[in-house]
This record gives sequence, C-alpha cells and structure tokens, in this order.
Amino acid sequence: MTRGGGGASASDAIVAMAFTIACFCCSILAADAGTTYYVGDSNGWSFGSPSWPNGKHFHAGDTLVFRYVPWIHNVVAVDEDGYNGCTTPPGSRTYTSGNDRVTLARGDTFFLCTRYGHCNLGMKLVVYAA
Ligand SMILES: [Cu+2]
Repeated sequence: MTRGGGGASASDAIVAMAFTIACFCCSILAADAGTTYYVGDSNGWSFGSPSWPNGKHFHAGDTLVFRYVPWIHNVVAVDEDGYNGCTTPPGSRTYTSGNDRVTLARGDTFFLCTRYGHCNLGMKLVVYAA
C-alpha cells in the first residue's frame, strides 16, 4: 500500500465488516448443520460405548452415527426406564442398517442394542444434548 496517512482506511473497514458478516453466516450454517459424531469412534457401536460420551458436549441438532455389523447388533431408541432395565417400550424406533444417523433432540436420548444379552453386557448409551 502506498497510500499515506495513519489509521484504518475505508477499504480496511469494509474488509473487516465483510469478514465479520462472513463469520456470522458461517456460524449460523454450522449451528444448523450441527456436529456429526461417530459413536464409539473407530470401535463403532459396541460394548464399550457407554463411556464414549464422557467429556463430549452435545447439542440439539447434532448427529450421532452408529456403525456396526447389522447381523450382530442393532440400535433402539428407548426411554429412561428402558435404558435402566434393558427393556424396549412399545413403538420404540429401531435402527438396523449398521450405519444409522440419529439427530439429537434437546435433553437425554437413550439407546440400546436389543440383541440377546447385549444391553445387559453394557451395550447401551445415554447422550445429553444441550
Ligand atoms: Cu449388540
């Protein structure tokens, strides 16, 4: 820049404003899309999943992806009683694709695997979304 004088020029101000607006729009888009989490990370949805949410902060609109071998496991969204007792309330949503995407609503969401004995062996998950 060869222009003289101190202080920020008008073009600098416009650039700064454009940058601010762009950031603002990006943050809105990010909020809409939410964050995608892979349950169990590289292990997938498994018996080690109950501790997986530890230290994570989920928000409504985030997506959980459950990856597993479909003929070994499944994913059922249950209520708190179902989670505590390893039971499946009537009408529970069941996922069986092995690559299931679930968008979180605000509050606690409970999941378990209904294959024989799996829930009692610890294959269940509760996630809190703010
Ligand atoms: Cu299972």
